[in-house]
Amino acid sequence: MPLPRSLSVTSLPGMEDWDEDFDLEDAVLFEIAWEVANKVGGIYTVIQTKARLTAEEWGENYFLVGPYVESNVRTQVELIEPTNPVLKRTIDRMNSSGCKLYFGRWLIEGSPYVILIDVGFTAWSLDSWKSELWETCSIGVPWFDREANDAVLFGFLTAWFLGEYAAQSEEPPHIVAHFHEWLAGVGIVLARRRQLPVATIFTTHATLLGRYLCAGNVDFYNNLSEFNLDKEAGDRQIYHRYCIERAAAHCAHVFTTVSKITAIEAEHLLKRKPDIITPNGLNVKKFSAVHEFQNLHAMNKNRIQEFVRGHFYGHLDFDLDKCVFLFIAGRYEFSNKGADLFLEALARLNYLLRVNNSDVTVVAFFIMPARTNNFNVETLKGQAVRKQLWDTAQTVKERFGKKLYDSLLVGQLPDVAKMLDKEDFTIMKRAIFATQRQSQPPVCTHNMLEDSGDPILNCVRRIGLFNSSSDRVKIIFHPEFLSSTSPLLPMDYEDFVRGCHLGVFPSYYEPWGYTPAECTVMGIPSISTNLSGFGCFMEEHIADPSAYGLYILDRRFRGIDESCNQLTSFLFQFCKQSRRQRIIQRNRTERLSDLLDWRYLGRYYISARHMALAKAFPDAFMYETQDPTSTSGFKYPRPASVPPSPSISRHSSPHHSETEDNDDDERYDEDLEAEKDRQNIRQPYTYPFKNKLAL
Ligand code: G6P
Ligand code: 1S3
Repeated sequence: MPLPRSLSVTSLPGMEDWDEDFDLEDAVLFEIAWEVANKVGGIYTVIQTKARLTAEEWGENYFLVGPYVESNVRTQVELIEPTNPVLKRTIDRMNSSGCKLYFGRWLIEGSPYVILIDVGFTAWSLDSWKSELWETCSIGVPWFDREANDAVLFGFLTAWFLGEYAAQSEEPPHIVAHFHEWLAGVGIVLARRRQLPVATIFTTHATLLGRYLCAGNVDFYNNLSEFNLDKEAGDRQIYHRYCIERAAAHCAHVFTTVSKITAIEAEHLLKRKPDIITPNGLNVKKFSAVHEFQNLHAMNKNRIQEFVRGHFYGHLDFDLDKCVFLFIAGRYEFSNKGADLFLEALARLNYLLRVNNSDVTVVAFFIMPARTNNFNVETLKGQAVRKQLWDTAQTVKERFGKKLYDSLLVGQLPDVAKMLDKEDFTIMKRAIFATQRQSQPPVCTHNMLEDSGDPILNCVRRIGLFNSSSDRVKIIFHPEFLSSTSPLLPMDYEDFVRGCHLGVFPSYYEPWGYTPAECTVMGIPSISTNLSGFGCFMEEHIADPSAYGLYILDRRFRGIDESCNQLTSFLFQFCKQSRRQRIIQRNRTERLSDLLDWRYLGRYYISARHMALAKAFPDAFMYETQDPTSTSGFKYPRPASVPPSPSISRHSSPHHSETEDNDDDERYDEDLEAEKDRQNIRQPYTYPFKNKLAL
């Protein structure tokens, strides 16, 4: 019997602690997902951000497999001829048998190879493949579910591809096929059914039933073991999808999910406990100037302030410098993403700020795409009025400058009283008249197609937050993802996040939750919950998350009203912070970014692959582990300096006073403390399991 081999991961940056020596030479990794080069949701982010690290590890033997979508290919993929002879034979054979597979490089960091399958081209096989799925696996897919039909085509084609690749290889290959989410799940079921020589991994990023049940009026987490799963799936007309998902979870050699909370959910709803938890990471960019992210915050905040100036023209009776920008963003699942709770808390915050005579104004942005019919006139007009005011100021400034210059040229100091003449005043008065408006600044920036049934707008109507002057909390609902080419708010999402003060994500259903993670790596504090994978992960790894600007809301053990009060209190405390405290807090938040870097979190994926190889090819690979479902083993200490929350903090530098709040030069006084924190934090990351493919 040949000796089991080991794989080398020690050459990867950040992997220095790994002493294993694995040989991946003849192994090949296919990562299969509907969101490869095809942005639908969070899985795209997982694959796209992880690609560089995985490509570094697997080199020429790493291939992503996804659907061919022409518009995506045109903008994201460079089509080339495959260099790997086995792969070339595989693609050629399939293409000569009535399929259409493309090969190329995905133009993202790491430039991974992609194999893109045109499922529409093989649609003629749909009926026979559905029959086969029914006869061999008892999974019946109805004709009307287009997504499920695509899943069947994609599944049969990927299984065909894997089988063909194995058949074309001269030596028995060691193939790892990592499938993401139920849409790719049919491929696993077929790979096992056909006994292909492939080590399979299935990662679920959410369960179908979990998402549906949570969106309804169900006390999900207290009844996880009680649901009649078949009935619940049938009632929601997703029984066939559910069957694909559950079959994929059971057929995979290794089953993983993105967080502990989703692992519990999967155990109950899919009836298999995940073998490994694979938390989602990010490709963390480090700036050479340590405080660059603070400068970026200030720069992008200015751009948001410009938008606010336009949006609230004629009602700018609040101090923009004392304005706090909050936001929620993501897929428009009103209650799953916690937009309901956020609105309710904003209403309570409005009350608190008013009764406490606070001079802070909160502008809360809702960035959630809904069906619209473009921007509304009032919103566009706001930006036009702002632009006109700006142009007027420039014109008057130029005229003023010319008079000043003329006066200096003749050696005289200008007569200030004559610097502005009648015409200047006329121009300015006309501009001011244009800022008069009868209506309140709009809540929504677009014309909604389903205005009367829209959950955010209906909630705003109920709580009465209509952007009136007396409101200390203003609401702006932007029902479209942001883009730098927008005529209204021309900013990319990343820049927008950087310019805000706090991301608010009080989700009820959130297997991971990239939004607060993205905030963290940009040094922007956020609120998440102990029902989100991210929130639980951070709670587990950080001794005092709120000191680092990560507020974790308890939605698990409290009733909705109590959670809402807790959220209100987080928001109110945040509004009470001085500028200096916010700056300190942002520094701390940013320090956590290492924890979310794929360089660290990628190890769980590595571990899943090793485990799958060992299960599929036990003669060649061996895997030893303690508890692979654990992501614990490391805890960030409480910051060396005091927490920034005004309710509990002392001033963190002895000579600080509130009057210094605007003195930015003071802001890095705590650099020494920060360095102390940093030293604490940069302890080696220890891993809970020993991933050993032993000799
Ligand atoms: C960053 C910038 C400072 C700016 C501050 C505003 O730290 O470097 O120049 O004053 O942001 O912070 P704030 O929380 O008030 O937006
Ligand atoms: C899912 O996308 P979602 O927003 O529908 O997958 C994401 C990536 O794993 C995850 O971050 C998110 O919580 C899930 O819900």
